[in-house]
Amino acid sequence: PFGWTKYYELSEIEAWLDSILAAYPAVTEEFIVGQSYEGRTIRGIKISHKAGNPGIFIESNIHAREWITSASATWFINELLTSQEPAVRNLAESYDWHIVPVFNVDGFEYSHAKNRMWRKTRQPHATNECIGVDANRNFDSHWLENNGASSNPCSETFAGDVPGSEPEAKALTEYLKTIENEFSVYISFHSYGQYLLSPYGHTKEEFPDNYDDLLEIGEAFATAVESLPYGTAYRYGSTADVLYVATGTSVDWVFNELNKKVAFTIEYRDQGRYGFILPPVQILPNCQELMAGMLALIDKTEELG
Ligand code: 0X9
Ligand code: ZN
Repeated sequence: PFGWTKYYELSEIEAWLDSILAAYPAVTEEFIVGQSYEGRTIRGIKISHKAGNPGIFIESNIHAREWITSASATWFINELLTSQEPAVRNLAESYDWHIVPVFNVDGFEYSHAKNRMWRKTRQPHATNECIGVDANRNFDSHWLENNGASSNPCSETFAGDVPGSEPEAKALTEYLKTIENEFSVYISFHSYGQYLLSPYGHTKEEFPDNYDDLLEIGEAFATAVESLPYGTAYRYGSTADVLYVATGTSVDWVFNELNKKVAFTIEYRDQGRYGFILPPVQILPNCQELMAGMLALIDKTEELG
């Protein structure tokens, strides 16, 4: 049986997704983002209780080794469908959820089969023996500017030879354009470090027009997470300001090119003790923090209009 006390392989996550789609046919439907380099299908689930709801898009596991992200995404899907808590029911029924639990399917599979620390995609380079691109540097927004990515194919932050060189990134941008009017909030799940990061990633010299609002949302998220018994502290602010300059990220592309006003990266537990290899006993606590944070994030976003 599927649960949240261990990590699962792609095939197990997909089988679970199939079972969820079969169990909740009235409120769920599958969507397909596209095909990966190795030909896998990048799948998502839409959860909708009524037409006309505002939409929230969640992209998870764009970095292969960040297993806590897909574990948290599947848990979140399950909560939206099964929780009886009023606040969660409200979240489930008042928004349309578009959730991709494993975006970098090839990399994720490789991180299970061959190299637990794999981060990038799996497309070989035309002339270099190093494999893969950092999918979260491959989007067409300030691509490769300001040293926010690398032009070296062997780097962990290789941006690709051109924006959208990776079929996964290209497929996501094409898909998001087709549902542009169906979502207003975009969240990208990552680990680790315990941050809620807003745009911009590409510069710390400038901040978005609504940065005050984004900071308020960040504060609400962090306060809610820290108020749980675990006391886990999250920092918040713009990616470039509180973490580092990162260009060509999915979140910045959505914010800058699709003009979405609310787009965040969540960097989950922990702060480095276990890093990407977060012990399975921490999956559920991390998930509870996600729900507390997400409820606060959405509340504050609504309040600020
Ligand atoms: O470097 C990254 O891509 C992310 N950190 S990670 O350790 N998970 O690799 C941070 C990306 C956040 N950037 C933006 N959303 N702009
Ligand atoms: Zn990441």
